[in-house]
Amino acid sequence: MMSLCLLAIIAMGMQACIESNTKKEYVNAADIRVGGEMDAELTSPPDVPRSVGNRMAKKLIVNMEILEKEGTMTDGTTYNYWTFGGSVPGSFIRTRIGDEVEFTLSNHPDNKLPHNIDLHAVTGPGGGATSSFVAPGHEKKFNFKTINEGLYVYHCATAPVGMHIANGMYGLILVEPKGGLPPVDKEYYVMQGDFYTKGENGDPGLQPFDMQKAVDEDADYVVFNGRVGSMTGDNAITANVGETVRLFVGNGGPNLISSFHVIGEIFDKVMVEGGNSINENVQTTLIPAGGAAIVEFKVDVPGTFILVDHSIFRAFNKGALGMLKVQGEENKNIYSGVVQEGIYHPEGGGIQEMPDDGTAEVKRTVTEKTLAEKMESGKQVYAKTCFACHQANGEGIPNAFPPLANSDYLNADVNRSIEIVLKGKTGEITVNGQKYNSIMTKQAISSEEIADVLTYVYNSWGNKKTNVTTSQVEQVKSGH
Ligand code: HEC
Ligand SMILES: [Cu+2]
Repeated sequence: MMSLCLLAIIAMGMQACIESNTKKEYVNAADIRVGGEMDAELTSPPDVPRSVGNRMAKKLIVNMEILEKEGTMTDGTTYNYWTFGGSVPGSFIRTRIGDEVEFTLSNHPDNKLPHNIDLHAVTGPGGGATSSFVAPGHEKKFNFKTINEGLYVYHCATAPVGMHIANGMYGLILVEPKGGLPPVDKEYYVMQGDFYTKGENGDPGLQPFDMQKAVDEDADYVVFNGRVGSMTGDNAITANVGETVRLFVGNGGPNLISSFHVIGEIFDKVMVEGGNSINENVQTTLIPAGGAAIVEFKVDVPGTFILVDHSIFRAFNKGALGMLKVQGEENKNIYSGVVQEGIYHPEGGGIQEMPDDGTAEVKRTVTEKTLAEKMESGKQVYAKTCFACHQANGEGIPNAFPPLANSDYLNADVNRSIEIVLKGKTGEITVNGQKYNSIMTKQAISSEEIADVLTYVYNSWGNKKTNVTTSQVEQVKSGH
């Protein structure tokens, strides 16, 4: 076969070589004939339309409506999004190779600006942009044939282009091979974007776009699916143990590239850059601005798996964090959980372990710090240990990490708070009227540090000013 093919190349050029390959039934995707027409199913994230399956190439009708609308960026903060189909990212479009797409772009009469669309799946000037420029209250129609398989970004390309993209005008279009991609159990649509606001991250109210920060690439928010918390808590995407998950991951930018990673999983397969080459056993895949990737993995054990941009401050401080919740049977072979826990004494044993004969108590009362000293030490423990999740001023992250500032839950029961820091916490809790159902791991800090950090938390941010002592922590630890 190989030598035949080579001969063919020499004799007739590449065209003939592909023709002689029995796997492909066509020479050129542009020649694939269509049979009949159908309306495209469009979905907003994290959902994707059904696979093309075995259907033949068709005339595929896509009706996309542009809507400029205010939406939530994070709790208490709103933003004027410009959208394809009402969501950020815009509606997911699923096609197959050889489809003739009839694309109608309508600009809602209530919108203020003209827009257009550049689909990276289009072979033609501007990817359709030059044929789709449309004023509010108008619509434009153009056709294109999908002649390259892959996962492609689409975006608005109306000047100032950066501003239209920064406001959320991007999405994904998939061109499946004949017969569709191999079936999997769960498919989701995830797209990263960076946002630039006049105020800083978390500043309340309607936040206007900041052109200078965008030019400086100084993002206030880096998020999945258009907002902080789009896929955390109750919005988490889900799967069951044993299932294979496929994520269609895009990056709208406008500026930042994404180091896409799922904490606790390894991508069995990555269709690198959304194209045909498959890489296997990948930890983190790079997704360029204006690019995409398809990642697949089987979930083997239950738990919450965190989707992040591994440029990690973006995840914990700017919003690029989502959750995949997996339910099902544990598999201790693959992941054991904690099997043993001991005390580690780098300087030799015995130092921390005072015999409980009363002398220890004496020592403790002598060394108990003043409130000011505890605040100082507690602040450091907080910065080192709690800050990443509960954030700088204890404000937490909506749907992911509950607030410690002004927390009714914290203030209701000191011993319970001690226990949470000692042992960790899972299961649903309600803090200031908001439900959280997530995981706080047990914190590996000493009883004294726990006393200090909780004293610091209780005496900050409007909490009830309790002084937590080391002996109180020890008591909770020993269970009396
Ligand atoms: C890895 C992230 C993470 C870290 C680090 C972390 N927490 Fe938490 N914390 C959580 C999550 C998640 C919850 C909610 C758990 C649930 O839903 O059951 C929580 C809940 C709490 C609560 C009870 C709810 C509330 O808001 O009052 C307290 C108190 C608390 N954490 C204190 C701390 C302190 C003090 C530290 C540092 C010593 C700390 N946490 C470190 C994630 C974290
Ligand atoms: Cu636009």
